[in-house]
Amino acid sequence: MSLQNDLALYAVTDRSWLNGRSLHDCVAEALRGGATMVQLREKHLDDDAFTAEARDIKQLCADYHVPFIINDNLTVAMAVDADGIHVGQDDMSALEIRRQWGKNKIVGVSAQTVAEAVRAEKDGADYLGVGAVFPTATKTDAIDVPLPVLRDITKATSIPTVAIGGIDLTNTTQLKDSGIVGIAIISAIFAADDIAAASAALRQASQQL
Ligand code: TZP
Ligand code: MG
Repeated sequence: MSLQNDLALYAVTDRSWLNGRSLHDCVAEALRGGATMVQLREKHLDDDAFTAEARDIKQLCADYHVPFIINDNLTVAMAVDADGIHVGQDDMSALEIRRQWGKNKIVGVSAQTVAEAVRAEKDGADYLGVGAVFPTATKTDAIDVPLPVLRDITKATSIPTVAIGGIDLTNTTQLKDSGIVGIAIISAIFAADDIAAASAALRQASQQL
């Protein structure tokens, strides 16, 4: 599969939405429903715990032939030989990641402006995550990215872009014609009672973009 196809439904984890369920089971359900890429996003685990969990989720993703991405921790990403890493604007640059980790890994960068997006592409990013495109309760410090800016970013860059932030079944149609290749989602997947069903519906919605 091409990276563009892999980005159709990008499931990003956040254990605060799991409501007592295990991360392993929730990611398995997301994959069963049709998630095409998984990002393990842990903000509060130390490297040892993060690495142990990453090994487990990596195997799960491999079973589904879905790329497995680590959020913002190159030590963990390298330790488990993840398929890639995703970094924000305040994290290590794509350039530095390439230097330390090599050419064949997927590097994703969050961007909120055209300038940040163009810089990330120049630095060697493989894809962009742009948002928050809608209000979100998941990331309280998220910066709003209006839809015209999302469109400007996809026009100004040639690497694939996913939108993130507050995306659910009620608003995906608003993302039509924005130039994105897919949607990155936390709560509309991981807070759902039926995670597999939610993923399947969102995958379908992504296919209509
Ligand atoms: N970056 C920008 S918005 C956001 C991140 C990580 C949170 C997305 O979560 P949700 O629940 O899909 O709105
Ligand atoms: Mg970060």
